[in-house]
Amino acid sequence: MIPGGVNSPVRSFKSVGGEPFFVERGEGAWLVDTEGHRYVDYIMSWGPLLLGHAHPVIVEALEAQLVRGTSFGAPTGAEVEMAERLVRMVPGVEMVRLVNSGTEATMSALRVARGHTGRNRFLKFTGCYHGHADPFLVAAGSGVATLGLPNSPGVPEAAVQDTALLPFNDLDAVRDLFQEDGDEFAAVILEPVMGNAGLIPPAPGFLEGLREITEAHGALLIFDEVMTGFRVARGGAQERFGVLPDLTTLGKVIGAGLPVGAFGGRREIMEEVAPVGPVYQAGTLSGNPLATAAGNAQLRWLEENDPYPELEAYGQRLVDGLLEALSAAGVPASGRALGSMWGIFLHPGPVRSFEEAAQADTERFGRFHREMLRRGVFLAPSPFEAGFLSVMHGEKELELTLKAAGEAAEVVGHGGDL
Ligand code: KE4
Repeated sequence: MIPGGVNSPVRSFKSVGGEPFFVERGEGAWLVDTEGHRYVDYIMSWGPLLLGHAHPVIVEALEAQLVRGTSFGAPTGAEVEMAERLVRMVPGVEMVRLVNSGTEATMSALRVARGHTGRNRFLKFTGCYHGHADPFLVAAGSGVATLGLPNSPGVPEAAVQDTALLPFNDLDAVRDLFQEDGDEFAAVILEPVMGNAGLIPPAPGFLEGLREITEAHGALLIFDEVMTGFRVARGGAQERFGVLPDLTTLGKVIGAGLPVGAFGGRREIMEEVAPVGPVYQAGTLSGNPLATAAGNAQLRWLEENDPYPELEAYGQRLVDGLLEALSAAGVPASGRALGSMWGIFLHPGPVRSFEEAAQADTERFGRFHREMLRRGVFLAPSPFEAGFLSVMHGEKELELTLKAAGEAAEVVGHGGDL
């Protein structure tokens, strides 16, 4: 009935092997499948669930809204409350538009940047994922021009002819490209911390350099914080690294598991968005009452509490334990925690770009994933994803995970060589 039995490809376990389980319910840091197996969940719906599954503040907010209606197609106070919160919490956001997914957010932010500058070309980085809108579906093109080639059938060459592609963290390459063609570029868009190639932080000076280069050439800097927003710090990577983009895209955490995305930034740029300005963008369910009820509840909790230091310390203990288990079994590995995200590579490190991440031992990762799953630990079913924590992950979950890791590493390590 459904391609691959899933509504998003990564859920199919295609890159790690084995058959995906089907979920019956989520409870805090745990998932329970339809056969009653329980798993410590490090995916947290790919980021949204900072409070874990079915947290009471989220459930109560949704229950209260449900009986008042699920969608009106007319403005509500909750959307203004959400906008005020995002403006307060995200340093670079002065005005914001709510949409229904991260894809819509980045697609719209790119259109605004092109409308604002009157230019068409933009730069993205290999391994950064910005959703599945045509202009972003490019593979590294041939030749110096770094022109994008479609990386999916159905994406016309015309849709990606203005997409330039460079390796993440290679500031010299960006400087050279902009020396040549800087005045043709509408924007540079990036995940300020890569989370779709495993976890890859920006090299010191990389974000600052991009800010300087884009400023010098009249291009906009777009931070795609759909994943890093409210995850690497309360104010996202732009707060943590102190670099202000012109536009920011958000998603995941701001919906607490309900479909929400957002794009926002400097007022004079956002005022070009319809109906105030000429740049068109719209959405039947944008800012809908259930999504804003859940999102406001989670963001309110994050404004009243500061879970970040504890989450990062927990994440580092988790990564240190995983790396210890893997090295004890003779498996080269590297990784780290960053805010409430973490990642490991079966690669000795350092991993500073997708090109380096791609040298990791993906086959052995697939076996490690299966061995962990058998022991009740659900890691992201791909070597090129990040891990996510929630405030519900505690000592019990950490202990179970590291015990499983010791056993799984042994299986895939010395004894497990093919
Ligand atoms: P969505 O359209 O999936 O809501 O968001 C797209 C998107 C945009 N930008 C960044 C930085 C993202 O990480 C994402 C989506 N992330 C993936 C996780 N690798 C979603 C998981 C999936 O595709 O099922």
